Amino acid sequence: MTPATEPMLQLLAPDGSYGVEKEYSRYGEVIDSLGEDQLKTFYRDMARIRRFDQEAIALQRQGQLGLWVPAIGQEAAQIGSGYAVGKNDHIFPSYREHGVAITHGVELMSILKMMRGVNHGGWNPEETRFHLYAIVLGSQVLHAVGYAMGVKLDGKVGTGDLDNDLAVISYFGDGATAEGDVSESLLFAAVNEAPIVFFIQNNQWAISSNITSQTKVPLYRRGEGFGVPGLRVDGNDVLACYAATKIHMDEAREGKGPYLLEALTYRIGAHTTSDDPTKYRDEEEVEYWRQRDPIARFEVFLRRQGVEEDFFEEVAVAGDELAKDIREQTFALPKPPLESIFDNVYSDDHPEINAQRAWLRAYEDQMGGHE
Ligand SMILES: Cc1ncc(C[n+]2csc(CCOP(=O)(O)OP(=O)(O)O)c2C)c(N)n1
Repeated sequence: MTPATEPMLQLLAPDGSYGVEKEYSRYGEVIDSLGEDQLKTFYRDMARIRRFDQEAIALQRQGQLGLWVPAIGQEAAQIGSGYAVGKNDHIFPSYREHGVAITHGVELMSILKMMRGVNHGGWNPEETRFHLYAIVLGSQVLHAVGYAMGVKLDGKVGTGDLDNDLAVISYFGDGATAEGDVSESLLFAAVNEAPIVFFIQNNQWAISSNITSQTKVPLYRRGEGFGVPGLRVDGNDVLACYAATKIHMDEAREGKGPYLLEALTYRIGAHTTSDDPTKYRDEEEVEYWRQRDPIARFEVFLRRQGVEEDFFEEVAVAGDELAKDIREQTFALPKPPLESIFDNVYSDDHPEINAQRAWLRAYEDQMGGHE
């Protein structure tokens, strides 16, 4: 299931107890500097994004969305790392980073609109510094490294001026590490000393391909041969994910070059709503990881810190309100014109596309037309 023998940064054990091993003391110091409000924000947003995710799955099942990509189980990796990204830094996600998106002000409805096909990713990447979702695995990692190289050439690294300097973070999955694009990205980042953190969410499955078919060595060591050091982090521990991302983004911004973080987590749900994971993995394995749920773990920690019941009730009520709100907003959205699926495939007229469009039109007419 998981090579438990590898060293891993973990601050919050699965039973919710907090402790810092000596070799990781600098990560613990980052957490010491956080106040209760920040800790509550981590919890609130993890719970919020899970509720959003559950509602989005239901909306897809009701025919309101074309597809949904759940991130259930990965909330700590996303919220923890997302909040550690600095005020000028840029984020290049893949397609599952809804949690990171909310840490940077992306409106949740804009993600749903994209999954319904009424926009092409309707947030402003300049304003949010959260770039558009990338479906072509690994492509965003090349874009991120290119951006980071540009940042360096522009003299925005290591000047010591926090209003000037910035770094880049790119998110990708364990499956994407098998893409040549990711290896090329590691090489270019290393030789150019680009200010970037490669953030792998190792959720252990790439659709139906297990992690064991993607790598022979643990992924946190994938960068070594290219000259990119790495660290494995417990991806279900929001504090470890925050601390590691904070330290390594700060160092990238200061000019210390690229770094790779492997957040070891688990995809509790399906790959997408088009997938049935019961066909390729055992319930036993899923249950093992459910017991390591990132939100439940953090709740135990917060309660031990003295956070009271009112707070958890308030978060639950806010979740229900959010779900109701996005449900109403989604039902009110227009339906995308069916033929828009052919738009933007080629810039010019294309005979193949024309033939497919004509076929679809004839089919729809035969079925009584598209609503
Ligand atoms: C270049 C490329 N090849 C194949 C696919 C089809 N595909 C979509 S998601 C996926 C699995 C990706 O797994 P992983 O990188 O682990 O990320 P996860 O979906 O688990 O978050 C594949 C093979 C694709 N989108 N792009």
